[in-house]
Amino acid sequence: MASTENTELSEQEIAFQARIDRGEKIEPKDWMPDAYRRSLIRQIGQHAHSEIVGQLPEGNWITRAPTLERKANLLAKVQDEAGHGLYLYCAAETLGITRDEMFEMLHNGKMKYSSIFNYPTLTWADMGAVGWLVDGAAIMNQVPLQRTSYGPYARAMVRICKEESFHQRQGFHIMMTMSNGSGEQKRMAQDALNRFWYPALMMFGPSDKDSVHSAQSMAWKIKMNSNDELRQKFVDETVPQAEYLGLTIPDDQLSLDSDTGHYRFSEPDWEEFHQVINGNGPCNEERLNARIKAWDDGAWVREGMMAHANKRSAKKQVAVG
Ligand code: FAQ
Repeated sequence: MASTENTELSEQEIAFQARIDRGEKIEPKDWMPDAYRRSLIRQIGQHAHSEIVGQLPEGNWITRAPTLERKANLLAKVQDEAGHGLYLYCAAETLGITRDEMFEMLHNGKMKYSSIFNYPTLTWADMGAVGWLVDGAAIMNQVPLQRTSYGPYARAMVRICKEESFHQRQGFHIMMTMSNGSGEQKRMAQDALNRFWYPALMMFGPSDKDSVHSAQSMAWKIKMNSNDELRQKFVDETVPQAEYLGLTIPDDQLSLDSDTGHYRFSEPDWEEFHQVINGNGPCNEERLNARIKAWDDGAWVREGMMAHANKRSAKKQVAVG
């Protein structure tokens, strides 16, 4: 990726861009432009919030999983998502923002989380569709982010991607079991695909022509691919998987372009996307209220931990003094 042409860049900024262009990693104590720092905080913070809010639609099904094995798998998946959130909050903290500040910005709507988690999970088949499509879309986006220019983010992504791949497989396995099950089970699997297909396409963000941050983020290697590139890759990989399941992608316009080898597909409803990212999706209020309640209910734990930490550091000071 070539640097963005800008004659206004200072020498320090030119040297910084040259490091990125050479493929060097930027580490927390290195000099970086303020806008690079801010954009990383925005993206990593949004990513962290997505992992944490993303626990809610699946957590909803832990007590209703159909077998003990499915329940154990789902429980482990939801715990993994919490872990991903924690690595990502730690990565963002290296940029000089605190976790409390990030939570405050989530709760007051100044920071976003992925649009996908504002849709409800209505049946057990949705656990299959979320694993297969949502984790599938997440991997498509996150595998390239293992090469992102900011060291702590790139390193966090390595473990996250391994776990997301496992999640995607367990989701696909649920879909396979249901697609090969009774007529009613197959109908549920199809219904879940119908409801999650377009929201999964929206996860990659607006089309390139409307993306605000892509050009600069790609020049800085905060993003490795454009939104449309990744969306196309996701469609190309997922359509044959749906065929294998015997399910139909809910898109009349879907067709393989034999010249390019890529599928042509219908765009999601971008008006719906904007409604959802601006707080007006089917579950935005419910999700945010659940997070705010968890924060408020956890206040006594944070206070207790801080009191303990303060007591320890006071003791240490006395010992040193
Ligand atoms: N949802 O200029 P762009 C997961 C916002 S992890 C909400 O194209 P950018 C794991 C965007 O922030 C899923 N908002 O923005 C899991 C910006 O608004 P702002 C999360 C969206 O940053 C699985 C505005 O629109 N993954 O699912 C969305 O270059 C299962 C303009 O957009 C990541 O966060 C959206 N879908 O590209 C957990 C990956 N799309 O900030 C549990 C890292 C766009 O100016 C269960 N993030 N917006 O107010 C990225 O790669 C990028 O941030 C994009 C957006 C691709 C999401």
